Amino acid sequence: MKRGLRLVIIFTVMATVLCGCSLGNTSELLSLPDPSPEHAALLSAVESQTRQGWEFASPLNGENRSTMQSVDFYSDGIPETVVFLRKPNEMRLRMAVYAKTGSQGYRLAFSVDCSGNQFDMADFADLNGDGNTEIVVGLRSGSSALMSISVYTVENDTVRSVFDTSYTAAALSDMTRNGIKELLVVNYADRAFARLYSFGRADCSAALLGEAPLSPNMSKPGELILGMFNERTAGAVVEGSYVEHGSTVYISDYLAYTENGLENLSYSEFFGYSYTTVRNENVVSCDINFDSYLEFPIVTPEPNGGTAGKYISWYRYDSRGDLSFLCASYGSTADSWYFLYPESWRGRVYTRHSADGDGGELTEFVYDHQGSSCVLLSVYLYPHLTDAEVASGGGTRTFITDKAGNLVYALIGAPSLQIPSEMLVRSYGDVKRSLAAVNSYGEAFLAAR
Ligand SMILES: [Ca+2]
Ligand SMILES: [Ca+2]
Ligand SMILES: [Ca+2]
Repeated sequence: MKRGLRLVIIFTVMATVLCGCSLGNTSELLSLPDPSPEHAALLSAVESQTRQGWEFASPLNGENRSTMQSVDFYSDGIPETVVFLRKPNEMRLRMAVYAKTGSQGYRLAFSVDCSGNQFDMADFADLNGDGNTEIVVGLRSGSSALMSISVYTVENDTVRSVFDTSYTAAALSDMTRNGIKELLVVNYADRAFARLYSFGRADCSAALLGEAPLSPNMSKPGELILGMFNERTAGAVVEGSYVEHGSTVYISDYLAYTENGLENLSYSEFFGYSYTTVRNENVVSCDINFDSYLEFPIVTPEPNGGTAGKYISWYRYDSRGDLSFLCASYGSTADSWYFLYPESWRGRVYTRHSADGDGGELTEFVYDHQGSSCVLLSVYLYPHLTDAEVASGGGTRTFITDKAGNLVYALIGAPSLQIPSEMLVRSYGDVKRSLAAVNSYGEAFLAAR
């Protein structure tokens, strides 16, 4: 088949985008600056703890996983440093908070002691709008799957516990859209539910804003994805999975705060779970088209002849809570790339997979027309090319890679025969606008913005 159109993606554009993505990783931003006299002073202040048998710990989950984290507790522009410590044999955990004294010194301002053998997660935000930062910390005890989460408020270096409950997963998010974050707690302990809490301005006491049911009986529950569902609705997606007849089934619950309180938009009272979200592919909600709103995947078989079995339709909840179709794509985070189908391809184009002779994988997008199978677009995935090989361009192909050189794509378009013009990829720009790669943090990014 004659290759009529070559599709080119500019390598330098990709490298720039990747830099931006890796900088967006919050846990790296929260880690302390380079070794300096100041850092040495902090370490020597912490030594009084380590001499007493405390060892450094770090939260296992969430965005804040550094052993030491900078937090500006009093909104005065001078951050304190939170140090996570534990005594594993005594089931004791401690957050020691150090304040700056003078130009380079540190003093222990306050500490929070709790019981448990691991920090599950930690987060910091002003939850009651008084300008002082609250501490949210999740704790694991022993091998128990059930964990506890606590909220502490801090004033004049005095810590007060204001809330605690058991939980499976939790996040801080402004679900009510009033500029102040709430605490969303997901719990699969005896029954599956989510609760949203706000904290009072005067005394920081917790108030339950609502409770919503979740799909029950998940064997791996609880990954939370936060984001806007539309211009008015801040949402949270609870991803879970279970094994049925030897294969993994994925399910999502779409939570939003509405005039009814916390609501599970996808939950069916009749079925007792979110049956419309059930799928066999590990594809999760994401902002598939980069317009800053979350889309939700529904996976269906490909049309005639497809072997990949993945045809992902992406839907969105509008501000009334109704689902509407947005676009369709091939691929997923598991494949490390997406391709958004042109509208004319939807339901008509399918994929073929094969090994490329050079050790890569070839995905062809195929359209059957007048008894012939026409390849509209080919995407090559080369897992292990070096930067040097990429720079050389491999002759007739153009490659895309991440900085580590372990995700590499090449594109060659090959429309031919007399197929309807609406089925042709018009330019390589069309492909760039529709092709997204997924980096090692699991974040998708477009080949061109
Ligand atoms: Ca506060
Ligand atoms: Ca709020
Ligand atoms: Ca979107």
